[in-house]
Amino acid sequence: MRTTLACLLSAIGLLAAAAPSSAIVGGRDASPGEYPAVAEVTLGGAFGCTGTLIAPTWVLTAGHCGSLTGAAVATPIAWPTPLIDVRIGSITPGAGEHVPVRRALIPPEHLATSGHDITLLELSRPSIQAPAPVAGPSETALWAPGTLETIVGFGVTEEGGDAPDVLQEAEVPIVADPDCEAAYPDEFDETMICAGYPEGGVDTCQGDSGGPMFGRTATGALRVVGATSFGEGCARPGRYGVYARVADDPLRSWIAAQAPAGVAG
Ligand code: 4AZ
Repeated sequence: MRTTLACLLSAIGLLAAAAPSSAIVGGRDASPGEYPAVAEVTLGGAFGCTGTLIAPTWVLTAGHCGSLTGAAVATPIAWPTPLIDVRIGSITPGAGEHVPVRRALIPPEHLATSGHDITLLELSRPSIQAPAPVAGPSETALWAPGTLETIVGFGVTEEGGDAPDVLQEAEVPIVADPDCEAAYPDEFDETMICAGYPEGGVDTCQGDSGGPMFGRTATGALRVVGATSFGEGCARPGRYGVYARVADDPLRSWIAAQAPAGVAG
């Protein structure tokens, strides 16, 4: 009995220690119609992710979202398409345009590592929403270190917290690769890019996975420069958010090979 109580108390202590340092974390409600390309992606009726319509028939999300084994180990084995629910263009969960998925493609390299963390969902018909493509080869300046990017998602607003009633958005700066590698020495590879503040406070979190990190062209058009991937907790100091490096090779070329219209020219 005493042991049980001690176990319970230490479990509560551990839970408290893992509690959030702050409350997308540190964001705000998106406005209606602000992000028509952002999609809510639900796998197997329960597992929630975010995605982006990058071309009329293509949604980009995370590899660990599309992967049937994603919760345990990274593999390119996708969920059966009837179990993938995509709703596009609404800031309210469950309210977006529902379009059935025809195919789910995961890079073969998304195997047993945290890298190559993207899935492409081919839709059975074109969405009526306006897409936001991946930044093209001539747009690398849009994600230079220090550039403020916009992160958007349906994920929780604090570590271990609840999902919001409205799509969230926030801004975070791109982190130089050596600093990202220093934060995640065991995981970092060429298919990742970090964003966030050294002091934390603003970040993606659970449920934002696969969602966009947007840059903007000189005329204000949205370009996807990252897809939310992972991080140690959310918004913790020194623990940047890690994003799939979709606007750089090898991921950009892989996306362009499957969905040519999904990458800007
Ligand atoms: C997640 O569990 C998750 N702070 C997504 C993003 C981050 C952490 C966790 C980055 O889907």
